[in-house]
Amino acid sequence: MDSKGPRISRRGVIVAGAALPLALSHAGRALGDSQRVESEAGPQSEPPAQTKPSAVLSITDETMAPLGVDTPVTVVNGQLPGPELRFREGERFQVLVENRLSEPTTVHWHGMIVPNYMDGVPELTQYPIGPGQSVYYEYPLLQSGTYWYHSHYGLQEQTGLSGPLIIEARNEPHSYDREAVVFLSDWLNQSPYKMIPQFRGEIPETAAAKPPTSGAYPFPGEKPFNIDVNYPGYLLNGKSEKDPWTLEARKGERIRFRLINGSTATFFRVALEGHELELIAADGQPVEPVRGQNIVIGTAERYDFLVTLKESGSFTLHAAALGSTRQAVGVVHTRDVPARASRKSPDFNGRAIGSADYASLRSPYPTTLPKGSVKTFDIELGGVMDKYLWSLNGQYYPELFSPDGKAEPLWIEYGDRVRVRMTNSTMMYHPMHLHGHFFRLLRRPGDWDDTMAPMKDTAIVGPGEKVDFEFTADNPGHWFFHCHNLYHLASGMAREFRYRA
Ligand SMILES: [Cu+2]
Repeated sequence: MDSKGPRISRRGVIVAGAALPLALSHAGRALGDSQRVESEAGPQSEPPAQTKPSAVLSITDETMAPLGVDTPVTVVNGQLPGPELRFREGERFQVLVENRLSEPTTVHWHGMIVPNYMDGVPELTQYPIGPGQSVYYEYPLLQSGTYWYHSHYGLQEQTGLSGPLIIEARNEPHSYDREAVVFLSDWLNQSPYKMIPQFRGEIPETAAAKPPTSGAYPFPGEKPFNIDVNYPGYLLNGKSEKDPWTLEARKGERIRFRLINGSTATFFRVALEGHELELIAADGQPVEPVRGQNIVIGTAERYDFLVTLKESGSFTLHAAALGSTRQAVGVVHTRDVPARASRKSPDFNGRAIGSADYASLRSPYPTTLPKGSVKTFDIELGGVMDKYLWSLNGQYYPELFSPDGKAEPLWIEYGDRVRVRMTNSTMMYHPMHLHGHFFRLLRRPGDWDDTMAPMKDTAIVGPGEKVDFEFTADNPGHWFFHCHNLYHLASGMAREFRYRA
């Protein structure tokens, strides 16, 4: 048997308990040279290689109080957010997910180019992981950058089932002294399953269902930003404004921030007091550096940026929630100055970049797709507000709060050049995410000749806007395409790209 080179294990198996995957031998494991020579020369002289996961994510029901109010949570390894998973490009992702909840779960690896059956979408790519069961997720890591993982089952993402996933590049083009992952979340002190019934007028409204009437942070350009859920608070690396996350660094150091919007329904505007930010990657993929004073990041997006600490001091990292009057904060300080968070509303002077200015995102290499037969999909992002139903081309995907929905697959074929033209006819921003592929996000609608269009996996479409993207159909399977606002998704805003066999 030729054991050279990586093989993809076919074990998407669901097994009860944790012991079994550890005991299974791993037929696909590459042997060292000397072992291989021996095994070719004669009978096997050593036990078969064992495999063990490089991380175990154990998911439990607990009670936690990140905003000071006891709330039921679904957390990974008892942590909020879940533990950081960190790999190097070229390694294998080998992670065991243990479900110790009383309900099913699955985990999706957001932005990862995975074999379809590792994608973690219940009913679409795998059976839900039942209580007391575990699933071993394994695939080769063919990319680098800043990603995250989250539950794709029910509303578990809102109750804590998410965390950072970092793949270090084999050839890192930037130099920096320190790295900091900043994971942003929105937090409810009540069951998220009671929000949509409130929006639909089926049960009495709580404060979280009433958006502020004044003083909300707008989208840059003073554009109003509509929200459904008015969260009582926001978290930065799991910490509230009252007990903020802090980072100690040295004066003059260059810090790489890996900013992850791990919220379920929130856009943030992020600034580090007194510092310019240099954006270097969007959704894990490199972009030509662009400088600004603050960054807008939509739900599920990631931006990496560099900052050079100019002087000794304590500097507040603000993450203001658009459409809300509230923010999450963190603090970066030098050793000689105690950490002190400013809870004042930031004024956000200067240039807004990131999702406030997609036109400034430029890939460092041409992203033009190989030739292929062009398949174009015109997709209207729609909704019926009083019924709180959200649609793609008038169809509702069958989800928790749209159980009678029916949505046709979007059929594509291997090798197609797939063009998607989205038109938003609603009053809300929709962060549209495609699984299993990167797409070229056009900086001007209709400009298919834009050779330097950035590669992304999530594209924000503002009220009344048109946004186009295209991708090569090179990863066969059933791939979810949906709004990453969890409440929009849960009420139908999804479709499936399905490869024709
Ligand atoms: Cu949406």
